[in-house]
Amino acid sequence: MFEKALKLIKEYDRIIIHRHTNPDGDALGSQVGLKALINENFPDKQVLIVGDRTRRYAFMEGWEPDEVTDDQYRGALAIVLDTSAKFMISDTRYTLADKTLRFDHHLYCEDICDLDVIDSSFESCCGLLTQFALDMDLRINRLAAKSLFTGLVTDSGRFRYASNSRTLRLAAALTERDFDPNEVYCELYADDYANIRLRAQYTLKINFAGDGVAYIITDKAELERITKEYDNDAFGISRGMVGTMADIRGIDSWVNFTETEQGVLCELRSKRYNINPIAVKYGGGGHARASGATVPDLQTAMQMVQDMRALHRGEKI
Ligand SMILES: [Mn+2]
Repeated sequence: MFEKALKLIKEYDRIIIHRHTNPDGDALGSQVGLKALINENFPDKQVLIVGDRTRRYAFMEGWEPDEVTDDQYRGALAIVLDTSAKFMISDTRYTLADKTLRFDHHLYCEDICDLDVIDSSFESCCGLLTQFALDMDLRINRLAAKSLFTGLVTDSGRFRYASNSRTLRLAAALTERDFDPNEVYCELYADDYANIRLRAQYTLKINFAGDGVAYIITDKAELERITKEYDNDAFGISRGMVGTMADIRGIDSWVNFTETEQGVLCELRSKRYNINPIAVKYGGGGHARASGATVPDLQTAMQMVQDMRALHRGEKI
């Protein structure tokens, strides 16, 4: 698959790189990383990146999207990264491209591109791209290494969820390039005091459902108050606060519910169980130990909690 992907990249003079909306470190890291890889190895190609903006990862070098006109898609190759479902792709114009290629590490969801390089055994899309670069003997410059390392770190939970030998080997290969991982860590884990205060409040909101399951609910009214007071948004609360339940002794799986006008955002996590089938049952998806879904109301959200308890008891969902 790597050979075919590289052949496709070689064939096109203009390459436009997409990734999922609400980008995380892996989406941006793989986007910037692949752009840097292509620039380094094929300097005559024009490589552009598109997508929505970020605040959380605005410290990342080179993340700012390029201005791309519809016309530029004509005769171009569009590459979609770190995305398993069409509706998640930021900027739908990839369909205007001549050919499309996808690199992804999510569980397969649907056909999107002409050529797929999908391997869900990789902890991150950045890990998959690093393997691609190494196997294809591509030169990895400083920006590529730093960007790919950032995604590898964020999607592996700083090597906690994926501390297997391959992940560590890929990280080692990247850190051999000329950048200081500590620089990445300092930016990644720096937090504003307001956020630390908010997390403290969320710690006090944790509910214990029994059977080793915990959950937090933020209803509409509370969300409005919090997002105003803390200059945050529903997505930031949903993703940003789920970790407050992560290290409680006796809790193996947990879920953060955030009630919005569009439904209740659910962020599911687990230390030991595959909670992905539960997310899928409610129309979502993701990974074995980190998944998400959006359900219509809090009543449905509570059914999800019951399913998580049932999973822990070893019952069929
Ligand atoms: Mn990812």
